[in-house]
Amino acid sequence: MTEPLIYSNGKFVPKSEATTSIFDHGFLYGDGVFEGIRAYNGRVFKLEEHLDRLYDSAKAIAMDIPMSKEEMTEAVLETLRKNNLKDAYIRLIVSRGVGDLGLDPRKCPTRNVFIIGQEWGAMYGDLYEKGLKAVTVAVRRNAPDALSPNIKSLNYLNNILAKIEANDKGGDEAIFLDNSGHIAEGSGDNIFVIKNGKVYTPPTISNLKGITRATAIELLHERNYEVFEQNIGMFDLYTADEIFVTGTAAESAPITNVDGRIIGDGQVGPVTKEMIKAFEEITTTTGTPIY
Ligand code: PXG
Repeated sequence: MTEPLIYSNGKFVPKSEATTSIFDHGFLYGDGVFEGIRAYNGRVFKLEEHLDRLYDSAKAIAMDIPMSKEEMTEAVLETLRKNNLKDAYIRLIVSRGVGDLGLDPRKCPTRNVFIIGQEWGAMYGDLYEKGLKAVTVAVRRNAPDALSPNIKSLNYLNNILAKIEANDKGGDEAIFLDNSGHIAEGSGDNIFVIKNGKVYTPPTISNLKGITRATAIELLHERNYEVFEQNIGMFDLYTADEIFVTGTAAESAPITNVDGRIIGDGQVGPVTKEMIKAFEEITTTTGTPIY
């Protein structure tokens, strides 16, 4: 087996040579941003939206990206072509770059840009039919006035702490609250609640502006569902008819148990099923062609 090729600052190098220094501030401080994108059936899903978010994340941390969005688009597509990929997970990483010890980003003259493309299957296996067991976690989502959850930064410790807590409690996914006790999101996905045929999702002050979330809202509107972006509490979760989470990795995944409460009748509900199907359709028929 030949090694996969990784985009590394304008060059393609074998995986084992795609490295950076331990003095990279991405490693020392989590100073940098990333994106996770999927390609389905030879097309990259929502590439423009993911690149817009990458550049917005970079702007929010006052970091330039030394490439235009057009150049980045081409680099992503070329990474997939070099590795003969049609269905793939794409990870873009832009770090502040190599500096010295000390927080000051002025120590880092040049960014490091890496793009990984690799095969990737369904994240939750048979749980798309069975439903996931979710647990609310004690650790709160980063407060927007401390580190905005809108920034997809290389510092994912908040999310990792949530995942550790979920693992410990036997949950398939964690559900974060914010500091006011409102439901924020999952560790790596946004959350939707269905009650009496209406759909609710938290406003994005407390969570990542998910691209799958935006797609789900569009798909729900097209199917004449009312969608409300409003605060949701733990009571609303426990008493929901259906819950599903959305994300590039998770796609649309049903949650049928929260903190031991059975959601609805414990089966994957009709709206969630409709969304899983709609999402499969849109991912396999739209997107930027690779070849
Ligand atoms: N919230 C958080 C905290 C995320 O990290 C989402 C919501 C969903 O956003 P999108 O735009 O993907 O619908 C995410 C995305 C991984 C991985 O490797 C994580 C994400 C996406 C892709 C891969 O764990 N999280």
